[in-house]
Amino acid sequence: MKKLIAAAAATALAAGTLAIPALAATKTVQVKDNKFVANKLTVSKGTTVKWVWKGKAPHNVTVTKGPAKFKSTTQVKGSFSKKLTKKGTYTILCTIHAPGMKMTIKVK
Ligand SMILES: [Cu+2]
Repeated sequence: MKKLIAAAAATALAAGTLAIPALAATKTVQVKDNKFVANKLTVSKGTTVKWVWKGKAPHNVTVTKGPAKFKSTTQVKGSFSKKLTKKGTYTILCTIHAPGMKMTIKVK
């Protein structure tokens, strides 16, 4: 019986019919002095965006407009991650270097 199930699974895999849950996607954004790289992203709902601090100056990640509001602390290193579960367009600033240090994320 076990063999049969394994064979069926192998066949389904080969045929591409076995539904395998997609691994949760993560997108990384670099927080530099004084810009986000990339500063425009389009991601699927459920994607986790991870901001990684790369510069020398303090920065933060603050949603000023969008379907959900969140904010990181102001920091000089480390990272901040957020899973985006609501569709729409997020406008994100570093409030210290606004309005120049800005990015947008479109969640579809
Ligand atoms: Cu900044």
